[in-house]
Amino acid sequence: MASTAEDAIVDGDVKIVRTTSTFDCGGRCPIKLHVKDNKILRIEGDDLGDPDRQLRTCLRCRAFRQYVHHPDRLMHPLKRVGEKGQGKFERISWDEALDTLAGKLKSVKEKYGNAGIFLATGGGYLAGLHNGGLAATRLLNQFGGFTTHYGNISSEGAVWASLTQYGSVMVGNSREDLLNSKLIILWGWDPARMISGTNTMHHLIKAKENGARVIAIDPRYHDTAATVADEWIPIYPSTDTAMMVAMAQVMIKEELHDQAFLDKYTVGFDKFRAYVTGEADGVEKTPAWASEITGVPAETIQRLARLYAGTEPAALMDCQGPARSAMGEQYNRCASTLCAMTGNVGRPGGSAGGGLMGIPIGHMFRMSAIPPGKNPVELEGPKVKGTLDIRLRVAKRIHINKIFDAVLKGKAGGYPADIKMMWSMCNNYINQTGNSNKADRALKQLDFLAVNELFMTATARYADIVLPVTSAAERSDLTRPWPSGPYFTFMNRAIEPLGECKSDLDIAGELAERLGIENFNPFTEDDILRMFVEQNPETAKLIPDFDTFRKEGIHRVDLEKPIIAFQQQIEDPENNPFDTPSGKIEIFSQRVADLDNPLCPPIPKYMQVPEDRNDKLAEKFPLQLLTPHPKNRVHSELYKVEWLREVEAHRAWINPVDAEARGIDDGDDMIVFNERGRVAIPAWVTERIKPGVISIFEGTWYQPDEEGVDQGACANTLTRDAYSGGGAAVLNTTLVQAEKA
Ligand SMILES: Nc1nc2c(c(=O)[nH]1)N[C@H]1C(S)=C(S)[C@@H](COP(=O)(O)OP(=O)(O)OC[C@H]3O[C@@H](n4cnc5c(=O)[nH]c(N)nc54)[C@H](O)[C@@H]3O)O[C@H]1N2
Ligand SMILES: Nc1nc2c(c(=O)[nH]1)N[C@H]1C(S)=C(S)[C@@H](COP(=O)(O)OP(=O)(O)OC[C@H]3O[C@@H](n4cnc5c(=O)[nH]c(N)nc54)[C@H](O)[C@@H]3O)O[C@H]1N2
Ligand SMILES: [Mo]
Repeated sequence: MASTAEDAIVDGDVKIVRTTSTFDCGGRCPIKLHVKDNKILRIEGDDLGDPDRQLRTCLRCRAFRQYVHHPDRLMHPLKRVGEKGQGKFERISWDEALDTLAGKLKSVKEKYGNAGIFLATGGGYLAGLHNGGLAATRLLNQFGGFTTHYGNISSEGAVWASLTQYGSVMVGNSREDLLNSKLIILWGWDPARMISGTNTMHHLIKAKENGARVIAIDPRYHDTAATVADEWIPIYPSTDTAMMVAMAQVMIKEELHDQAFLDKYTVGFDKFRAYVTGEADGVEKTPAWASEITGVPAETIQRLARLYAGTEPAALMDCQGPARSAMGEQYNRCASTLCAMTGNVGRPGGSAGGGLMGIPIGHMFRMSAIPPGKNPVELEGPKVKGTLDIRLRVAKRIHINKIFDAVLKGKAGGYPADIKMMWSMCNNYINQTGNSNKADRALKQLDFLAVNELFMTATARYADIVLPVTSAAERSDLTRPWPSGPYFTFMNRAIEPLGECKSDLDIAGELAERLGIENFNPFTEDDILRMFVEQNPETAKLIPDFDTFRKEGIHRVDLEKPIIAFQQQIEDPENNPFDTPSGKIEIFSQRVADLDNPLCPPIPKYMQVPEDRNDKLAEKFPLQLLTPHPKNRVHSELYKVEWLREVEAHRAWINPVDAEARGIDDGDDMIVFNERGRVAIPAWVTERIKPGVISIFEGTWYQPDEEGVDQGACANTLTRDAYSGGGAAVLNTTLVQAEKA
């Protein structure tokens, strides 16, 4: 039954607090916390308003109490007393911790200059105010600057592709628009697990009930496929672009594509066509050609091309998993090209591709009250905003998947700085970037590391100083799902900070005093939150009443009809050009051609890449490793929560064909390895994965034993710290071998 927010206090001394979590899973589940004596007793889900618009709380938010009150939460500042990585620490006072960090910042600045200070931020907490990265950025900017990372480890390929093709990253339709689709292709997309905005699955199931045909193209028969798909097409990893190109070939040959749409809204289709037909290079990209590469039968490719071109409207939903690979951006660019060839861009029930799925509505709350400011270390040198040239972008910064390589090699290795100290927050990068064993060597070599954290993570174990941070229950904030709402959530503080925990904002404030920075933050939490909503014109327009928003913990934006990315550009192109140099969808990009980088072709193309299945290295390491996101964690966060561990044991998916060839039975302990590392993990022998492919969910904590075998079975012990021409981290293009332990 629907109720209202009036029931603010019930049962005498039990307080009901409405909030959300801010985990980096893209969803935002509204939760109702029952609180007594500074303890969360239990949790309920959304119960406000129309039940059909309520947002169903996921398993991770259901475990919010176990996370906040976990016995392993860090409660006091710590200093390291053992070896780096060993995990031996001693309790110290806040004064000692902050004096040590402030002293180190000053001495590095004095001896080596500000560029020697490295700030590592991350997506661990995604809200407007207590976003640790923002407060520390403001602090270090005022302190004279710092070196940092460029690009995101997550979706850089998709970002690059969307900027190239559309000049915008807001390429998604609001999810209820799936109900307008007749055909939905889940191309490397598994929202039952990775969410893509709370209630995406709800709409997908409704679309299915509505009669939409659903096809999943993925090396794994994933949970979404098992729930809604009519057909599963298994494909070899990092080969999707070849299949898409062959679908284009079928459409061109059989004249199934929408030439009028291409003429009106795009540039460069002729060049793409010349590549597809072989006019440009003598190789016709037929389904038979693609079948060799992808492992998908030619008939299937042909049938899907005809079905997609012949079903109106149809939504091709590409995402980021296949894009987190050695030619990742080509997959997203090619998906967008197919969307244009079928006239589905900007059209209800269609899709624009591009992999990001953010809908063009409003903004993340900006930290306007205490802005981060400019980084003096970056003021000189190339202006990088908006450029597609990854080489320019990394000129002043370090690519996120190269942080630890830069620690090891510094300027001598071509990086912009010699890193003398690192301050890290909202991330667990030894675990979450490529090649954890290299990161281990780097962090052992690094002179000083301070980490703001809630838990003693794999990364925090290397810290000299660990600063304990409050959880989302211990402070107020504002957030929204990854731009896929459309709704905003207010996070009401439920409990006082546990132990001696402080927020990242307060930590930065107290450091500011020690660094002689005045007036770092003159505002209270309440002032700032109100300013965010009322003074940001975009949110002020969308959220009419701050107090109701705060009380209900959620504001749902009423839409008369679904939001469709680029609808205006398609319906009224004269007045709404695309934000690209040509004003059109760029299937051929002159900006990319000007880069003259062989890894960045100006039209989307399939190319063979290192560590794909045709690499010579496959003789030694014949299995392609996938590292999808776990349903029972958000990356490495929530790893400690027992309830969630019970949901799914950490096992590697391996096909019976590959298991049998290696004498491996279901449940057997295995070693999965390559030249970078070895992990110990049991096998899940299942036909839900294509032969030749093995899958280990990312995010378990890196834990090398004395022989260097990672007993935590962190996926990144096996992956590479490299990036593609467009900046994608190549975490899903990895070759390995497996054997019985
Ligand atoms: N529960 C949970 N949800 C999350 C997260 C989490 O950690 N846990 N993380 C969040 C974050 S930060 C992000 S960026 C998103 C990530 O969302 P995605 O990037 O979409 O998620 P992945 O699990 O990496 O990959 C999605 C699917 O792509 C498939 N795949 C991988 N490589 C290939 C390929 O080469 N070809 C094809 N066709 N398929 C391939 C995988 O098998 C998987 O089923 O998820 C978010 N949601
Ligand atoms: N092999 C492989 N690796 C991957 C991926 C993959 O698909 N495959 N996916 C990549 C993707 S998409 C992403 S986004 C990255 C994520 O990489 P990370 O951002 O490093 O991942 P998390 O594990 O979410 O780490 C967040 C940390 O922030 C901490 N934290 C939470 N709240 C706060 C706070 O308020 N303050 C502070 N100081 N800390 C806080 C949490 O305790 C947690 O340890 O991983 C990437 N790594
Ligand atoms: Mo991500």
